[in-house]
Amino acid sequence: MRYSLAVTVLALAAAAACEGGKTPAADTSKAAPAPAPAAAPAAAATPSAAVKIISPAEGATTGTDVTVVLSAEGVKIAKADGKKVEGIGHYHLFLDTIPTPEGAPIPPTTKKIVHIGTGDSTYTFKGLTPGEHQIIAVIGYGDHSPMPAIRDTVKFVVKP
Ligand SMILES: [Cu+2]
Repeated sequence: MRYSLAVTVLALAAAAACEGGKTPAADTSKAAPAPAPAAAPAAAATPSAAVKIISPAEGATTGTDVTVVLSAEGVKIAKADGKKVEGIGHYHLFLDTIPTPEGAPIPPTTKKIVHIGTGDSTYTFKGLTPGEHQIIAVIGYGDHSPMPAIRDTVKFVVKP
């Protein structure tokens, strides 16, 4: 058996003049992904409790001291005792601030976040700046975690 191997070597130096390696893909800024989709629909469970802001009224004009009066349904308003007991809670007010979402603890009281931990249903903001303000009322358990209860929002205008 004879094998004739015809080996053809085409040694062609294909002069691929790749000098310097200039790659135009010098991407310095990573493209940020698009913003997150809109908020998820409301929780499946229907809240059994609700808070209402009785005063100030929506669109009211007030002085620089504003007393907020609240009422609640489907929940017993009590002094904050650090415990999470279904059906028992206290009021929280968020002044010109987005409220804490359910599942996260409400931060300690500041000028803009108020725990009415005494079990009262009124609170007075003092020395508000003139202009438009917004208060959102949220019921939280005794451990200051938000209750899955209906919240209430009111907008009002402080006159100097
Ligand atoms: Cu609280």
